Parts: sequence; structure tokens; C-alpha cells
Amino acid sequence: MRRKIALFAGNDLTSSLWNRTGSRVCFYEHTNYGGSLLAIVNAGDWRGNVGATANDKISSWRAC
Ligand SMILES: [Ca+2]
Repeated sequence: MRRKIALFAGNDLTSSLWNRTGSRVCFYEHTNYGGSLLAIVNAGDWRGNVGATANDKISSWRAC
């Protein structure tokens, strides 16, 4: 399995999210913001469990 860790989340390995940026961040199912929008986390917020629909599926994210 390819594992690319960047910022605070890993490709298809993410169960929790911590948005340490100053912007709201959207998390997507596939790379390059493709697939479903799985989660939105406000600036500074912590999401301890992203839920079954997003667990281990997130592959990309960006401010939104
Ligand atoms: Ca994925």
C-alpha cells in the first residue's frame, strides 16, 4: 500500500482529522479533490472520528 503522509492525514488511512490551518478544510474521497466530499472541518477544529462513510477513504483535502 502506498502511504503518503502530508500535513495531518494519510491517503485512505485517516480516521481522525485535526485542522491546524486557519481555514475551513474540505476532505475528498479521491486524489485531486475527486469523488465524494467526505468531511468539512472548520479552522482549528478536531474530528476524533470521521464516521464510517469517510473512515480510511480520504485521499485529498484543501481549504474550501
Ligand atoms: Ca481514497
